[in-house]
Amino acid sequence: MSDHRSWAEPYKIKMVEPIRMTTREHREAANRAAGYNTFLLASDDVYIDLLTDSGTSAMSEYQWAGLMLGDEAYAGSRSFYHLVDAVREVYGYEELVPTHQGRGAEHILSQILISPGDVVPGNMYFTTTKFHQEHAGGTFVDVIIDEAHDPASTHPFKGNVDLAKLQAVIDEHGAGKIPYISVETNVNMAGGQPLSMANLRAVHELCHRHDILVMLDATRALENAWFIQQREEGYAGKSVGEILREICSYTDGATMSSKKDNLVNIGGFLALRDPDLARRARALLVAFEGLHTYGGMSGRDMEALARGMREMVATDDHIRARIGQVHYLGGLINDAGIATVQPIGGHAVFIDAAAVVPHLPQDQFPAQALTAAIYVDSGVRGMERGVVSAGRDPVTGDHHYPKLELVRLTIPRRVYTQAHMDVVAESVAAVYERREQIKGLRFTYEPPELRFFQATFEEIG
Ligand code: PLI
Repeated sequence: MSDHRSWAEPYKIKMVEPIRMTTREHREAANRAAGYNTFLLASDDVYIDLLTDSGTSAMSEYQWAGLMLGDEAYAGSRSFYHLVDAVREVYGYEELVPTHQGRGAEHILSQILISPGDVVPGNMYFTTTKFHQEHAGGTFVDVIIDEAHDPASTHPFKGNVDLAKLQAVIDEHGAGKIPYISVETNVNMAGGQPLSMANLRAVHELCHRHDILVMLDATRALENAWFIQQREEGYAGKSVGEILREICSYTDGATMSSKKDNLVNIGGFLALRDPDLARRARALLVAFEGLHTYGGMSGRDMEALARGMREMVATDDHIRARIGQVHYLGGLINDAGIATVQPIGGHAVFIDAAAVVPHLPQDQFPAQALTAAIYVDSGVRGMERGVVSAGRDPVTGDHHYPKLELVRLTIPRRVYTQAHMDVVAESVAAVYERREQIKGLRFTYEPPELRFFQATFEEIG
């Protein structure tokens, strides 16, 4: 007899939100009206929404109760102080600069630290992070290990920084031109792939020898902590909460989109250790986000956030079930013979569109076309993470051609059941059967910045 035991969700469902299946005809019309861009679909036209895990979590009864207790004082809100305490306890940063969401924190951080001509290394780009670095006059340089660009590589820590690449950036530009390195946990664009504690410790040592700050993108740091516990020697006996605090201990600050790990629908922060840096951040905050004791969030948002943050580390059961569900879906899709980024990551299953629709050249946007085909099949909404997301080189005007051309099926936290995952996997398999019929796309509208959000397309031929 096997001693295998299944994981199960550590909660039961108290309130439900109806969703509705539409007809194929309806979805074909909705897809055309949205210009083959799932960001432009109305959610009423979506059956199972795997666009993003951002702001889509289900809150707990304790968080909902917190909404009623939010202190809406303009200045010095009690809920702000609850949030300060929670960030100190869970992440270990003393200085809290609240923002409306992650990109608000990225904006403030980039403005206070980057001067025109600076270089900002990072372990793969994220769209909004890179935008704010460039907007401040900096240039992003990718220093992630090569394995991260290979969807088939099963390296356990594909989010690791390549120390030789980082050293080469320092040698080429000089430490004086590098205000900080941006280290992302559970690297989103690589497929939700973690970095190891040993790697982060080494990055910290190298950067501090050169007086370069280490700034964490802590958006999915909890998910990263889970992979460290599961895969890195010496961490099996530690809780994810302990591991999370150790991750942060090797950094000088963090930007956070609380819409992911922290289990809320809106919110974020910039956290710092240096009070002088925090003072400069707060000076800008009042112009762009709000007063330094709310920064774009309402009192009730901050209350729910403080509670969500503590809840995510209260036991390891939450993260076990969260990542367990992502891996369940990934397993079903792989079992159907469909290539995905390996190993399955923390927040999403990333289908390798380059492998699924090899008849489409990258400038016909294979992942965009495959995402639209899955939507038309079943009303399952995913997201393109390939050449459209990568945008254009600001100097040459050519597309960036990333090695990863992916469809992301992102799982909201505590929202869907295993039965929903079965339906998604069946739809992906059905589309895979008809993959030769999927046509390439061309732009009918291409926005100049962050084009993937609002671009529209039509089929070629
Ligand atoms: O969406 P924001 O502004 O709260 O956060 C921006 C942001 C920063 N870093 C990382 C790693 C993200 O994943 C991120 C937002 N991600 C979104 C919206 C997503 O769908 O993945």
